[in-house]
Amino acid sequence: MVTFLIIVAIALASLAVWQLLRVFEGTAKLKGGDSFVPTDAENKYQGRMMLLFMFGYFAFFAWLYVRYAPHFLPESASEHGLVLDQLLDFNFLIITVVFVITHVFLFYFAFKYTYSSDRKATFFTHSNKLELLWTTVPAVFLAVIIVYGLSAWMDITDEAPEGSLTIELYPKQFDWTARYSGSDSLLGASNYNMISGVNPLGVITNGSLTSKQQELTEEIAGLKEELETVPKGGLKEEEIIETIGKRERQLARVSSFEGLEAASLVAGDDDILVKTEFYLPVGESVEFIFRSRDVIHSAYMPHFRAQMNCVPGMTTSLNFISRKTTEEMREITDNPDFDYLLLCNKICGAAHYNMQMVIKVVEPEVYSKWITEQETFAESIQPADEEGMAEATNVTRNEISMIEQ
Ligand SMILES: [Cu+2]
Repeated sequence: MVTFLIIVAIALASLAVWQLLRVFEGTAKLKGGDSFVPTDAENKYQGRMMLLFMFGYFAFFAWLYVRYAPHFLPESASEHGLVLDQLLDFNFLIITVVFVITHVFLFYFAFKYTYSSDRKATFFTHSNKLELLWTTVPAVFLAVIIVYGLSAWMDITDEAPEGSLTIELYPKQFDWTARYSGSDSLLGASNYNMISGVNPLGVITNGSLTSKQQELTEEIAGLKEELETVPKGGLKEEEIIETIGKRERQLARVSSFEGLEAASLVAGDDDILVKTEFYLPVGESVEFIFRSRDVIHSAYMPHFRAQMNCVPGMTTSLNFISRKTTEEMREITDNPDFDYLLLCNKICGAAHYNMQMVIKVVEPEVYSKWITEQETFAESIQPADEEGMAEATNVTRNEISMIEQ
């Protein structure tokens, strides 16, 4: 009903405007003029308005800049970010200069060349000079931007120098885990088949391999036991048989990792997994490796001007050298609560907004102290192993007692 009334109101208003226009037209005709041709005075007025609008327009842009400048990112916290910022500033400079020149001409010409009955426009169909000018000038500027951009790109996508600290950032819906390569500077091998409660990244080591095999074997045994208790030929039986098949195939894939080189099976033992926050030593090169457990995420570290997609089934990487510690940046931003953040910049699901990790950039000594305090992967999976060992011992005891009986 309301919609209907609004439509009626709009229709009536349009009718009123149309009637008004007819009245104006009628009065203009009575005065002996043509209502659709503006008078010289009207043209001059419009021209002056154009000029006035130009000043308002530029004042508005200046205001936007002043109003929103406090929301700009602080100076780059990484070395390559400086190169990127320069490139961006250069592009903005060109855009701003072109914007100002073209808009001054646009409004000034509208003012200067308002219609006047004693002036006639020059008529020409073609000008080679003009064509040449407006083709070559933008082409030269574009070439400069592209060459500059490419060289900056080469600069920042260079391979990480020897001896860089390697950190894997692993996203899943909806959190991040950071993995440090530990004292051997080598990240242990990993595979999604190995993922478990204690091994969220699926790191493959002798320890995690044994416990995963054990976990799967136990699950299969449990399922087989359950199979005996359900009605034959039913849906439930079909479901269990299917699950057993899946687990057996997974066990086969997991067992195939035993064939990996011995060195790569121990590389993961000293890896360090951390959640919620991770540390970086200031001034040192860091190589980030990205994977993803489920969907495409994007690792975004705005203060370092760094972003990389995290794609399931493949590995991506980027590297940078941080140049300001968290403390220094707190002073620069005049914000005692400032923290660098790792965010997800790909809308990946319901809790996407909550996917973040705090990055602490600290002096190398503080970093060394922190990293030695962290639990290694081998230590973190130990409890499960001990339980497993205990269970295994129990099984043997039961078997022995059964034999004895
Ligand atoms: Cu995400």
